Amino acid sequence: MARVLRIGGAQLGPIQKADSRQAVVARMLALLDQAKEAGCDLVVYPELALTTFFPRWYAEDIAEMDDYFEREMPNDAVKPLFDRAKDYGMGFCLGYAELVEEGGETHRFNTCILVDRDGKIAGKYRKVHLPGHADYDTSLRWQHLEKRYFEPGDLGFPVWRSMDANLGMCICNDRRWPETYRVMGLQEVEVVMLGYNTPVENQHTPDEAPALRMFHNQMSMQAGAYQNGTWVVGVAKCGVEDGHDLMAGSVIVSPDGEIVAEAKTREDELIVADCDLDKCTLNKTTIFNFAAHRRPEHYRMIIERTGSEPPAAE
Ligand code: CDV
Repeated sequence: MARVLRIGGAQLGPIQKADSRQAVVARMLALLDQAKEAGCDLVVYPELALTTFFPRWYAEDIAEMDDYFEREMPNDAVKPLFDRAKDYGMGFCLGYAELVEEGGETHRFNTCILVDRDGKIAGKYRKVHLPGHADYDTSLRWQHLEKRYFEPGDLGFPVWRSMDANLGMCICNDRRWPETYRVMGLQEVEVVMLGYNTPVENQHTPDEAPALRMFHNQMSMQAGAYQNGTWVVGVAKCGVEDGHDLMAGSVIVSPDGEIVAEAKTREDELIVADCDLDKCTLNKTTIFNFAAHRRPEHYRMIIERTGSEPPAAE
């Protein structure tokens, strides 16, 4: 019998600084209702879905940003989403800023969770590839301070068996790194879920065309899908947020690397696809049969070296 998960990508339009969590969750619930109408099993929301993309703002004392973080999950603001998804028997993936106190220390992560059909948190992922910079940089067109407000994720790239599927997560900039998908591919991932907040323009230069940036966005996810024989669901928070334009272009990509559903707007919008998990099998057992074809003895540099180095001079 075919194993098909009907997945909804719940793209969110902009969230302004002044918008409350309750207002955002109301929009997320409206998308959840649409997903229920569409018969979805699982819904994917964007990165940092509950607030504006606050790492664009500088604070001397990072604790000034703590209002943007969630200290427990679900909390009162988010519980209605957990409750309604459970009523509907739907799972979901949600990105948020996480603050944890451990051993008397405060840790902050850019996090997403997988909530199963029973409303239980089945998996947690913390963003590994944090883009941007830690200090205010006057040479940039605007700030992107993820390295200031978050620690790199400490949970790796796990894959969970949930909803009769092998499900993995990553967040935004992670989607551009082949290592992200390959580590999950080695755990036979069948669906990679991710959200993103990506500026339409490059903070380093006005010369990179928005169309080229969209190409990079989609190419990264299509390559990850194809090279690992997995579905990829990439969901944007988009539109003009506190004066900053974020790209849309949410997609669902098949294990062949083809886009099978794509957002048409730059607002709240649900995209839907039937993701036949058995479609992962062909790639995983032929061209990307890892057991048959990988040669890890030649890949050592990938884990031993972080930055690139030129070959030795003759
Ligand atoms: N939120 C992100 O991780 N954004 C990055 C931008 C800064 C390039 C991205 O890779 O889309």
